[in-house]
Amino acid sequence: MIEAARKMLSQATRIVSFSGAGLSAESGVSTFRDPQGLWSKYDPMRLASPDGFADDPQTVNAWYASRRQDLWQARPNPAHHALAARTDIIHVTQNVDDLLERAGATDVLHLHGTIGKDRCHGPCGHEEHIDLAEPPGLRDCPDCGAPMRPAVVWFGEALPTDTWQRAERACQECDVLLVIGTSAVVYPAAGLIDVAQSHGARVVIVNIESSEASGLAHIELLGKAGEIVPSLL
Ligand code: BV8
Repeated sequence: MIEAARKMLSQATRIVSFSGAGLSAESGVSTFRDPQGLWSKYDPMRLASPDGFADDPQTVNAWYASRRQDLWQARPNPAHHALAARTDIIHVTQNVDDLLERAGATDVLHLHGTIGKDRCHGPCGHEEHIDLAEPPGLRDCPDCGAPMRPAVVWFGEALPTDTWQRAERACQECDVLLVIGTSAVVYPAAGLIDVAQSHGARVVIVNIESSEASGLAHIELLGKAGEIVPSLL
């Protein structure tokens, strides 16, 4: 199976990688759905939402502060490095971490934003890079006074239009979609797998278990991203 997938990738001219939290799991970054993952201690459906932030901004800020400090300690794993080395591949990720960039990737399409920045919760668009080692507390936007919040896409919020359109077009045009470490339950991001497949792409999935996308896979490789992805690329 790995040989067949490697052959498929070597013959492809347009490859898109589509990754989720499982890509960063071996770097020590919590995933969303496994038992000890982010969902266990907190309910991210609640906290990763405008309502959750309005109801309890302190807890939301504390949750992101702890995730930011975990990310500060994390290092890219072999899967990040293998993907980053392939400058011919378009990298689309649901992840808000910067581990692909730390492995040298450029122009990563972050569908759900990035945890390394804060932005104004209001309409003014003010953004600030934050120090992952010493994440900021609650504070207001210096430009308009609305609260500052992580520059991620919360549940119920729209994805960044330009990023979404670039990712959608890449999935419509690719020969192979390499899906890595996602449960494929969050939309509209997970819908990109069907977009690729319905436009004729071959879908290769790397995951430690089956997922909502398994039915769309031409090849599904069960195992750790950090072990399989380098052998594929
Ligand atoms: C929106 C950022 C509308 C925040 C996140 C249909 C269409 C459109 C929307 C919806 C829809 N149905 C429902 C919705 C609403 C909602 C949604 O999808 N809900 C789900 C839960 C049912 N979607 C939204 O709200 C989206 N917005 O639709 O807006 C709109 C339009 C216009 C105007 C206004 C509004 C926004 C969704 C984005 C939410 N933000 N993150 C933050 O991080 O704090 S989502 C969050 O979960 C992550 O970013 C990630 O993207 C997502 C999914 O998680 P995964 O990455 O898949 O991680 P998970 O833990 O689930 O899985 C890990 C996988 O890895 C597992 O399969 C595991 O087996 C595997 N694994 C583990 N270890 C390894 C491994 N694999 C390999 N190797 C390993 N070592």
